[in-house]
Amino acid sequence: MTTGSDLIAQLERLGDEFAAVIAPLADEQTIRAAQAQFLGKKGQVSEVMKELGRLPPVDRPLVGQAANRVKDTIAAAVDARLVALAAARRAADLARTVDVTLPGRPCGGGHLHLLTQVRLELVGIFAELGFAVAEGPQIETDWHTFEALAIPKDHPARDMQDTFYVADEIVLRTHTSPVQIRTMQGHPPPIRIVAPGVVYRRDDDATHSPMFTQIEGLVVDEGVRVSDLKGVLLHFVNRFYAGSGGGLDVRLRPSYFPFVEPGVEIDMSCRFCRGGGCRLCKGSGWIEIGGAGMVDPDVFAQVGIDSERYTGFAFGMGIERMAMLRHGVNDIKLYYEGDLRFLDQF
Ligand code: 2NL
Repeated sequence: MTTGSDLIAQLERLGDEFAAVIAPLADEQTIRAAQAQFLGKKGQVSEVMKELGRLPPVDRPLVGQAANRVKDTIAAAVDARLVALAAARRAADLARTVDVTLPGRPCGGGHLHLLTQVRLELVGIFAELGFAVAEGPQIETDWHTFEALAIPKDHPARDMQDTFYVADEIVLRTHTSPVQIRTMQGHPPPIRIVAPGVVYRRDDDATHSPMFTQIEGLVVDEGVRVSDLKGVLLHFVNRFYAGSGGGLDVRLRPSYFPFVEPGVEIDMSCRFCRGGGCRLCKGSGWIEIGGAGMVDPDVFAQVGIDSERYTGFAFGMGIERMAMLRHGVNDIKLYYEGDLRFLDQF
């Protein structure tokens, strides 16, 4: 017949056995599995305890105490083993030597974004003609953006549909003209500047983005004429599209902008068919690249320039469109998505 001392002896043996079982185990998962084999519901300790019911009641408390001691012993052995393993891992980490003379992992060189490249190139071309670069805030007053440019209160550009309003009289600039307004307020003529930068309009399709980049130019001096404008544009077009071998012509087509009089659309001869007519220029031989005109005397009046003495021209072009024309980019979104498969081509 099984006695209380038999069961106590069995339990104590289990404690010793467990220590031997986990001694060679080197990871937490297998140690936990061994622990379950001994302590789990169907584990060896439970098996021994099944015999408890057969003992006389007076013997049972001592066996129960022995079982608790074995459980504690096993739990302590698990903890000790896990702590020892962690210490060994850390020691191995510290003992590992690092060869600091090994070459670094190669990472490809970065480069300027296509739009930045084009903007810098444009600024460089206009610098050759004596233009300085002017910059200004992207969050602008209604006055600098519209009022000073003789854009009337009922003009569609002022509509919420076309302009992002920050507050009642504060907008995200829809063109860089406010920079030129600020320059004319701060400097007497002669003025010869380009204003490149980000502008915002509520527009969104394959060729329009709510945020895009523009470059505008402004020349104010005595005796400035439309022929000066055309000369500057001819120089620009042949420098920027020089890859096609020069010889590009510029055509000024009458148009309307509130802040110039007369106003024109700027066309250049199609660099692909050289005027013969192709798909890109829709058979016309000309490609539109921007707008321009002679600064309206009303604008000069707003900034305190004497329009009896001074005249000037201004022009504006979209930088995304210029890069599209030069590289055959067909979706404006490609500029902003950050996909290196596109960007790394330039
Ligand atoms: C376009 C047309 C244009 C201007 C911009 C301008 C600025 C001042 C005074 C007068 Cl401060 N004009 N800028 C003039 C005509 C056209 O841009 O199609 N831009 C993408």
